[in-house]
Amino acid sequence: MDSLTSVVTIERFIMEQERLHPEATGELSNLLYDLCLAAKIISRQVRRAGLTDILGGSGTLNVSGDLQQKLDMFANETVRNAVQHSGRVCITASEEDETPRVCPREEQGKYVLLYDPLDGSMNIDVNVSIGTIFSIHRRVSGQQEGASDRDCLQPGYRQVVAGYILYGSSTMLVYTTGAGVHGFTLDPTIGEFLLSHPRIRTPDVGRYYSVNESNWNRWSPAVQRVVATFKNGDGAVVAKNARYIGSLVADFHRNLISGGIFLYPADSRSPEGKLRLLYEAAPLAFVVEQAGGAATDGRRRILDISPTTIHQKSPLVIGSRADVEFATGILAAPPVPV
Ligand code: AHM
Ligand code: MG
Repeated sequence: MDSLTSVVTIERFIMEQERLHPEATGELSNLLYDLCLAAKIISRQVRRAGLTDILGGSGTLNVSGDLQQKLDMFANETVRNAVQHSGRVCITASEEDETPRVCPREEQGKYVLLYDPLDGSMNIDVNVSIGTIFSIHRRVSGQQEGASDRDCLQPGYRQVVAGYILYGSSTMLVYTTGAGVHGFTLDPTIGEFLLSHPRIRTPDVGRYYSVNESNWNRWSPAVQRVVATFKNGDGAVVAKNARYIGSLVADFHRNLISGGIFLYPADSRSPEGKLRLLYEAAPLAFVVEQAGGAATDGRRRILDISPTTIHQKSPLVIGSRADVEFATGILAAPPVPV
């Protein structure tokens, strides 16, 4: 039996963090508790995915053209329902919703929630890890004018919280408020997230490179050079092992803990890459920077990009600092004239 004194629940951890900020009103902490509840509900449903008729495609397309899975929609609603009437959030934007959802005027709070409800959902049917990614901003609209897209279209450096929930061999919640990165593992027997990975730091140089190499022929020569260097090694760069799950949260989490670089570059079919700036790139960039890593779009720091549209895509190069700097050095260099 665990001694309760050595167990730090996420509630206790959040409360202790809040005490460090006497000006805090508790709203952000409560919003995090709301997300924990959503995470537990989604986790329970993911664990039962093979057993219930919720499994399988619903036959509809989301705004980016991917086939939506039923569990995607369940997760989407669960997160929205957990926060919508809390009085803590004024607007939510989800990868699965065409447009942001404005909370009822009288219930609009001071935070903005952006999320990818079930990232990697094409992996559900084959029992591979998936995840939820979230990003919280302060609202910028006034109470009078009401919440709008403007609240969602903020650069990543303005995030106040970002994190993800990984439904893997265990369910983990990892988040940052800008004071380091902390990971919690769900103990399903008591239904609590327990602090398991305090102050996560990612190695400066990674062991792994993660990229969908089937896109090779659609990449620029610069991207090909970066990937070939990670694969084969070259001078100061030691060859790495390849690891690619095809679930961003799972690939990102492995590289965060073990060290590595994940790339989803632009290619001739997807000139902006595949991943979404607001729901995927920016929150994970905040997490990785807080763990000592880096994230760019190949040229710019992800957190400095000002979004112009809700579902904007961005190339993503993210992970161990030295590896990201090496890749960005090549990708940002002007092309050599032929
Ligand atoms: P999703 O948010 O619709 O699930 O799509 C994003 C997923 C990421 O989890 C993953 O990194 C990527 O798509 C994989 O794409 P690909 O199959 O092109 O390698
Ligand atoms: Mg996604």
